[in-house]
Amino acid sequence: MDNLLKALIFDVDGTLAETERDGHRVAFNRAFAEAGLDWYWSDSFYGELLSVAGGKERIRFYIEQYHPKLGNNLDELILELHRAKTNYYYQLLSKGEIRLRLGVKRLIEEAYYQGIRLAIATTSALPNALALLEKNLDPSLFEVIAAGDIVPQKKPDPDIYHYVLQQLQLDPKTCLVFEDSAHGLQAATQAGLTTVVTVNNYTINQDFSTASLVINHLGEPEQPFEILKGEIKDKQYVDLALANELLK
Ligand code: XBP
Ligand code: MG
Repeated sequence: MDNLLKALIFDVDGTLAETERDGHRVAFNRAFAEAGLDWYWSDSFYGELLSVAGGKERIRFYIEQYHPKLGNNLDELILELHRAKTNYYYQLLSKGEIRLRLGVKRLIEEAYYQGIRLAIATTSALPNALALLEKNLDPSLFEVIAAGDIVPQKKPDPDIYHYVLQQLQLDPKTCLVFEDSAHGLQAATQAGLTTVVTVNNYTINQDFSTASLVINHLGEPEQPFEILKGEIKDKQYVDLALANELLK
């Protein structure tokens, strides 16, 4: 078989685990309460706020939209809130309450042991990405962990994917990306990458027209995925054979 596949590149939040609703959102709310602010981001409201990528950027957007009287000098407040939020998020993940999504561990380990290179491309801050990996997977499986402010523009800008490709020194045609959101898909597509989308409740109605496959999760032999977009026959879960097939 002709093997094109050289690397798998994973988004973190929403793709490796459902970190947004039960992790980031909860941590933001704790940071607000600790600062004596009566701001509360509900599950559904947080879904709207996810249109802004990056935690610091999200807080800024929220203040500008909903508390404009706080003025323009927001940098220090935002940094302070985000620092507190990062601590709370770390604590939440350390308890091990947020688990990897179905099929994630299996696929990553299969890739690693077959010599397929692995990378992370996330908008989230590095300590947050590491917190999830340390608890659930060995971070050293990943050759590149590109996170947060490492590039000037966050997703949907393709910067983070250009950075990963540059680090890996690979042609985008030899890499497969896993994302859960339209922002992430847009970033990967603009970098010339083929993408599998595993949707979640926040993203299921988004536009995934440039994805090569859209499924509800990566699946396991006993728990097949559901295909929302894409033509695949006789496959019930994503493995390296399918990953390679998608690059053709
Ligand atoms: C998800 C994000 C992040 C998190 C918050 O990024 O948009 O902003 O919601 O994380 P991805 P930080 O799906 O690319 O991993 O507070 O650390 O920014
Ligand atoms: Mg995501």
